Amino acid sequence: MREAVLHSWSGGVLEITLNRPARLNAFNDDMHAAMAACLDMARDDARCRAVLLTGAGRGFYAGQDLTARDPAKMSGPPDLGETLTRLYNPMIRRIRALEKPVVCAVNGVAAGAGANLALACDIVLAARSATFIQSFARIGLVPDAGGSWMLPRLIGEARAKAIAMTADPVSAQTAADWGMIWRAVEDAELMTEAKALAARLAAGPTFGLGQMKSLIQAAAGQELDAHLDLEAESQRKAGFSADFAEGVSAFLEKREPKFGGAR
Ligand code: T3D
Repeated sequence: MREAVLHSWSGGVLEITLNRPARLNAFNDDMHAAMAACLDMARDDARCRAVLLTGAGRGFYAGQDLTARDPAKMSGPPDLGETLTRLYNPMIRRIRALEKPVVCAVNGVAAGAGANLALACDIVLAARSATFIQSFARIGLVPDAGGSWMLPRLIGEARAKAIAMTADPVSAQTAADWGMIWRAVEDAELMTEAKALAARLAAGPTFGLGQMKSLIQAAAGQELDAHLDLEAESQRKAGFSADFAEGVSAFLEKREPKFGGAR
């Protein structure tokens, strides 16, 4: 049987590819298990200094596999709160808690939880032909996988409500113009650019980048006063890292730094 989530290494980059192209990489339970294993590998394997996530085929990820929610084949309505709690929420939490950069290369349509998985990543590049669809309204659901939290913060309440309630597709360029993603790039250049970005991040000061990610994420829930204390604490830890010493030495010696990534 074809593996539904592939992983491979390119230097310090763990590349994860959603691989159910005939269903636009819609997730079933097996994919959740495989994705969780990949994300745990990213956390635990010291080789990993950045993650690159993408999809196989013409889609990025079309959300939950709806064939598993066919009312004609079920004895009653499913408890979607249970599946979110057991499967989707842990996936989003794993990505947000990973103290390493996660680059997402959105190669095609990203719908439902697929759109919101992309938005949970740290830097999102999308092929110009890709679209983001909050498709939940089409099937009577609400944005999940963190979407109702992330969207108003990224693009404001007005746009968030409009794209959630209409389920209209948002083009990659509009997503970039609105600040929903980092950049839209030519289709043919997507993977080259995404791989170069992930490799660059993997050669960076991994501990500091992880602290940066945590700080920026924490900012949404904090007052400035408390956040200043958190920044000072993170900077204390970063200042103790070998990468800080290397960065300053490299600057003073007028050479490129060679970051090891360790704490
Ligand atoms: O546990 C829970 O259920 C709660 C969690 C929910 C999270 C969610 O993500 S809910 C939202 C689920 N996703 C959707 O509602 C999106 C459904 N898909 C679409 O609306 C469209 O496929 C797209 C807009 C994404 C793409 O349209 P298009 O025209 O480019 O492609 P297509 O022809 O619709 O799809 C191609 C094939 O993929 C097709 O199969 P076929 O006819 O060639 O055999 C289609 O059925 C299949 N496919 C696409 N999305 C899904 C899917 N099969 C199962 N589940 C899907 N989500």
